[in-house]
Amino acid sequence: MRERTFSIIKPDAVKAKQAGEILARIEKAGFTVVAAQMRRLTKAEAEGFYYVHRERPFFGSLTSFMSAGPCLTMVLERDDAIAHLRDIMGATDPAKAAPGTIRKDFAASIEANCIHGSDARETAQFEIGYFFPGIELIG
Ligand code: FUP
Repeated sequence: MRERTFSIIKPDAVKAKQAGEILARIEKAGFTVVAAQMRRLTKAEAEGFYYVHRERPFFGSLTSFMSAGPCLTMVLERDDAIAHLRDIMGATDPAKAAPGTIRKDFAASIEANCIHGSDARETAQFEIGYFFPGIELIG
């Protein structure tokens, strides 16, 4: 089923000038970029985005990392987009990610793990609306 997901090429990958290579992998995997914007998140925006993790010990560090530099926020579309993006991203910890996945090839650590992808339909809906209100007008 045709579906949309939300993705961020994170500040570590943008800083390392790997955003283009990562986006090329995404496009080669059959995704269409429905919307994209480079932006630097405020700490408060990062905290709102990762709200579900607010009680976790890594929350402060994660939200500082996510607001430390520009990132590329995107809405992506494909059949089975949510699960498929998670497949090509690889495991959260790059040390545990499968060969050939984006995190295996580009990420440095479990925090600086180069890419985000929504993990479920409800999450995708929340995340798309969080960064791209009015997206229903596009495409
Ligand atoms: P994922 O869905 O793969 O991005 O992973 P999670 O939703 O579990 O975690 C969200 C983000 O929190 C990860 F991308 C990186 C960060 N994180 C840490 O920094 N330390 C951890 O131990 C777990 C996650």
